Amino acid sequence: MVKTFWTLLVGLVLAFGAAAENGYRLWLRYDKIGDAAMLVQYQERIQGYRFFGESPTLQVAKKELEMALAGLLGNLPSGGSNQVIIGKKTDLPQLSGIAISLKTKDLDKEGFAIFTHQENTIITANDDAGVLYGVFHFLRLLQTQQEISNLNILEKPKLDRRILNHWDNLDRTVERGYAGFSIWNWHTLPEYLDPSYTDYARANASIGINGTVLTNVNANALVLRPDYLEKVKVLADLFRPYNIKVYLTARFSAPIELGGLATADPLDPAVQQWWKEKADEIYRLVPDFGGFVVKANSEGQPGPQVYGRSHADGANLLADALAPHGGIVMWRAFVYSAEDATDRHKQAYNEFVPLDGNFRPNVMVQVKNGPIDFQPREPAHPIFGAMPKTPLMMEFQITQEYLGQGTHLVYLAPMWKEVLDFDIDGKGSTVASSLLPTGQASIPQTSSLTGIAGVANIGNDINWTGYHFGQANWYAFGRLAWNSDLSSEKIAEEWLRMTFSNKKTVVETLKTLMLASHETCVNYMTPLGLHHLMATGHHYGPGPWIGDLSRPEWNPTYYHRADEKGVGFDRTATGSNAISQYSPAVQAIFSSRQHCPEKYLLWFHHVGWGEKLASGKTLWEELCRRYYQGATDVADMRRSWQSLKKEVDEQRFQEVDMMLQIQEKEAKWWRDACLTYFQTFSKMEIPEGFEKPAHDLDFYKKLDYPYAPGH
Ligand code: GCV
Repeated sequence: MVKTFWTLLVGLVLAFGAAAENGYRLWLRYDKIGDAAMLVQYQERIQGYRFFGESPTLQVAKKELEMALAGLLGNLPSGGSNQVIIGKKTDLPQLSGIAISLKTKDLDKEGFAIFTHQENTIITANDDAGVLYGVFHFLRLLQTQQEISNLNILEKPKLDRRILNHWDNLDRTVERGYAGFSIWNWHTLPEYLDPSYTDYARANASIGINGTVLTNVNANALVLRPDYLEKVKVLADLFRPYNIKVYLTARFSAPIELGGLATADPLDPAVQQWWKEKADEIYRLVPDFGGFVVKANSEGQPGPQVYGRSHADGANLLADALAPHGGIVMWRAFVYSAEDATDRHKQAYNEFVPLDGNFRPNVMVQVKNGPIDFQPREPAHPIFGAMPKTPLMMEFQITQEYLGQGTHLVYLAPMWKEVLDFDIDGKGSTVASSLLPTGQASIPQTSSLTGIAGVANIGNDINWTGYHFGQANWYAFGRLAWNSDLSSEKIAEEWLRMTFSNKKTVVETLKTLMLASHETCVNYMTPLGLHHLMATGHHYGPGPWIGDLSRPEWNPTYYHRADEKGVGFDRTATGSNAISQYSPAVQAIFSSRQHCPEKYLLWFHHVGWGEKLASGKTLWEELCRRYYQGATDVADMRRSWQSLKKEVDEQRFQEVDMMLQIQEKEAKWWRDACLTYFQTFSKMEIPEGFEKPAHDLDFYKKLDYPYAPGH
């Protein structure tokens, strides 16, 4: 409802000519191009447009193109000789023939070609979805003011399933959500279709996201009840033209909770029948339903192990129910057990790698980027590359649970790229390549599934993500899901040009700021490989001193292991030996105190306070330097932002500036709280030249945030 009101307001304001810059339009802003020469050039190239084909997908593509051209060019072109010609290859008979066939040959179902043909611009594809993506790509060229007079573009996504995971509950709270409540208003569905649902679909289609899991992995079986499935159906109907499939989370105990059965044992015939009938029921309503995501036997969620069965037994139960309809199961590898004293880093690998080859062909194992839990920086998860017979799906977290939540500007593409580009065998096989069919050496190419999931940062706040710069992470996730070879810099530049301005000063200043922001956050939160120092429950601020929680691995002290000698988790052979889960080449690097990259140092090694690092400084000095650098860099970020006051609209300028003020304050809080705590072990002074922490350790320990959002 919040957005309904705002959508109307935006519409009204636009009608009267002055834009309300509240961020609702995301990167799909189609204001008239300000650069006069560019505008003339585009008006010359785009004198008209013709659509061939009538499908619902082509209709939404047409609507988008018309809205965009009318805005960008000042009015909708018609009638001139230089046309934009749009349609599926088979619907462009008068132009077909060798040129188009050649261009579209390898594009599969979602790829597209955009090329210049005798003064016309052709946007074509094998399928409707490709045409839609081609239109959005063409619009991006205009929005970012690229040359369009001689185009020859062929694009297709590297991964087939590019999915947002909403951790949204049916009561509209959002687990780790920092942008208000869920955008799904289950209470008013199925009758009331909030306009934001359509804008959500447009935004996702514009970056190639083709699936959405509507509900939290900490699942509620109710969503599988007939009345909720009716609500799911209308969302699926609405998203279908945008090439977006709907998926749901399946609570493993649903046969008991909804079906009244005495068990959810995956080998029980009545349970199998229940899931089969449930799948049939879903597909009657949603014929292209994507499938289920499951979190099982993890953090209190029910699962097959309750019945002495394996994760493969559980996944296969659901896979068999979905298979006749073409659905898939995304079974999460995020498991760790309270009873298991093994280093948490090792537990998912230990449970899943022995199951390689035991999953049905329509099961993907969904693996978080790192082995612990979406920390500001983690080494790549050792499962990547270790299950060659199982399609693995990457899970990133777009919502910033451990990275300052909704108030810190942290551009996540560099962090994701670091993992995707990680060399898993020392021979150049990257994590990204392990997600591709060619990386799944033992799976027949025809049956292989590929995919990537991102935990959404979207809520019902007017600007969707709570913070304008949170939109950049949604955007970056989609772009990397489409093509993980894109650089963080290119993605940032696209987003900035579409969202803020094409002016060089704005683009360059903010690109620099965004690209450095992840390292900055790591520096003021968890430098040198430290991890999980966050306070309990909400994970908002620092709490490195916490060590009294019932499960050992819930405590920050479990992860940093600070003592009088030093700090860091020894995961080498002398410690937990988690390093043994990596390939020999990676082991050789990580296990060597000398060769281990400093960014992972304390992740894998317990290092003495007085030991010298590469800089020649002692560990303590370097730790202090990084914490201070992080806080200083945030102050610089704010100064950079303020230098653009005249270039950015008043509303967004003020809103971002206020957020940066929060981040500046909190970076110091992180720095001072962590250093005053670690100082109790190192017994060393903060080096000369650094301002002293504002308070003593007790002060930081007493800070309390009972209502931090996103619990
Ligand atoms: C959905 C972390 C988060 C939980 C989340 C879990 C998961 O532990 O703190 O909120 O639960 O990851 O990914 O399942």
